Amino acid sequence: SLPTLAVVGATGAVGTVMCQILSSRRNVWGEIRLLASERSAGRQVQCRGELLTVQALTPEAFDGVDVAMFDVPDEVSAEWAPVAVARGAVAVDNSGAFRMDRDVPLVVPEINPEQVRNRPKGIIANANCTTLAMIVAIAPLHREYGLRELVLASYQAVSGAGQAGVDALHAQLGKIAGDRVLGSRPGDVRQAVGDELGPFPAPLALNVVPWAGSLADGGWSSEELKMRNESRKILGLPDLKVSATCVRVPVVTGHSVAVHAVFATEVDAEGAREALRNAPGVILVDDPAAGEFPMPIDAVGTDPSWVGRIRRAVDDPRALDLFVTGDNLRKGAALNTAQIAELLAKELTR
Ligand code: 11C
Repeated sequence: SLPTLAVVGATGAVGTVMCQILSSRRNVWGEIRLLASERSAGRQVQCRGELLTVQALTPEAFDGVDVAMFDVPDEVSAEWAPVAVARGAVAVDNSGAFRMDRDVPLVVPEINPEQVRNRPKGIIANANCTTLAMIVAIAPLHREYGLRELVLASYQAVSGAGQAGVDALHAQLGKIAGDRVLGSRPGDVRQAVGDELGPFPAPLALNVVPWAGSLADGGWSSEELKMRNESRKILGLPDLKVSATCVRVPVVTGHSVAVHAVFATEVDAEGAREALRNAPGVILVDDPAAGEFPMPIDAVGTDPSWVGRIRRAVDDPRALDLFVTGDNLRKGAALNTAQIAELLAKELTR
């Protein structure tokens, strides 16, 4: 019989996309059980052509579950993933709670699928959405040239901060629409937007905010350190130098990253394009003369990481500059989790 899947956090921003993804991929699941907080229990959600009733998250809800996906905040995963494991499930966690745990593999199926079997805690972690978009395009270049250093700047969509982020941007855009004056200083939207900031420290409408996550040592944001630590772990390069600046931009969905990558050997742009043309999970869009480059408006709703603007650095023959965009709710979250769960389903039905 086919394995039973539980989706925890089924009604959130990522959980909603997960139900769409489960409806469109090859079906490898028997029962699908949707779980969420008490507040969302009882809601009906379309999944795989069935109308499913969301159940409350309780220990008993994991009885009989083979694979439990978690699309919930860190503290909910930290508490409930071990509960699912104790009830016999393998947990695939999309939060940051377990990613850097030595006994939890951090899996990107295009890069390190073999790590799925290395799970002493019964937990497998899914990477951060910004790391994921970028790393799928970087791994083939690492295999070709040997990666030594990454200098990154992100352009992150508001849905990375969940439905509350999307709601805040739309509310702000509604307030400023048609307003050509925008307060006492032209372009300063603060007065017009008022206190409707949602989960962000400043307005996102007609602005960019160089901040995502929480404050860590040295002035880094947690998101910037995740990009560093997770890239090292996924690529198996514990000494990789990584500097990231994470920036929120007024895009609904689609995280982008400007990458300066330094390698052990000399690179050439056409060789890099060739490596990416044949890479799984990547789509190469690199014809600036024709106005073709990776953008969130193209990547949204699609599976691959879109990569382009590939150039050899003018001042370093071992460095490439490029731009990557990926759907932060799909490959950045739900899709990668679904791909990991499918590897488990294959193992369980053997
Ligand atoms: C953002 N990347 O865009 C974050 C959201 O570690 O899974 C996801 C946080 C995480 O705000």
